[in-house]
Amino acid sequence: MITLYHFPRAICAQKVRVALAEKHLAFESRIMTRQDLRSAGYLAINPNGYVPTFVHGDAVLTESRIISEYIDEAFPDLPLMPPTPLARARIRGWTKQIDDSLHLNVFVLTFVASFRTDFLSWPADVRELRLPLNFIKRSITLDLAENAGQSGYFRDAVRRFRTLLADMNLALGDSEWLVGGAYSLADADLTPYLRRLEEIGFWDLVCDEYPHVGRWFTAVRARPSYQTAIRDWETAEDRKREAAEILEARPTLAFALGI
Ligand SMILES: N[C@@H](CCC(=O)N[C@@H](CS)C(=O)NCC(=O)O)C(=O)O
Repeated sequence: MITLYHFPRAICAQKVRVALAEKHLAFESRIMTRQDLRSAGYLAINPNGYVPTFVHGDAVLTESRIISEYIDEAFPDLPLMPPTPLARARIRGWTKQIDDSLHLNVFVLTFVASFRTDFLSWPADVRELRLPLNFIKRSITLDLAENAGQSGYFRDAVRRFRTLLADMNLALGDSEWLVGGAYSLADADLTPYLRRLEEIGFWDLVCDEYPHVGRWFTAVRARPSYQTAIRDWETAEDRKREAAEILEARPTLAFALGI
């Protein structure tokens, strides 16, 4: 029995749901609220106070990358990691980037393009609850709230994603999937980041520059796991909001992208 504590649209939860869907594994869903994340009971199983948390029997795991590798090893059918050590190392070269910088940078882009307007409209006590527990992320959020597209963090995040897209484009120039000839955890883990770039309108502004990534993203979207793990968790309200936010964020993103 698998239980997943998650948010429907959290990227790191999407990563784990993609891995589960690729392996055709069912799970019990526990949708969390921000208040739940701060409760003593939840902090006891995930001391960082974020999602996802994955429970499989007696095993309680946090950190999406570790969870996805665990899923792949604990349920060996339909493998998401190749047999050779070198190919596995190459996959970890992609997924490590997520933990090192992409995850924080996607938060920066999303906050400016989407969350910031709501954040500024809330009273101080609600803002306090929504600020990340992590002090560095908290300071960055306050800077983004004040400076939006003028923040150095925002400029850096735009550059970081351009570098990712260029690297992916290069890797996909002579390969259908990111590592070797087969779909792997590298593709699964990066899928929610591309979806987020699409949601905030970033991908649409730059897609012509990265044709191989475009072809890859079309293939990823055609996989049943994309529907099950990502689209099925979005509501009609989410999509309406996404369309409005894209329009609103477009000038800020286009300026930062130099378009
Ligand atoms: N490195 C962690 C990152 C977890 C994380 O940042 N979770 C976000 C959603 S993607 C979250 O729960 N944010 C709520 C908060 O920080 O209050 C992982 O990959 O699992």
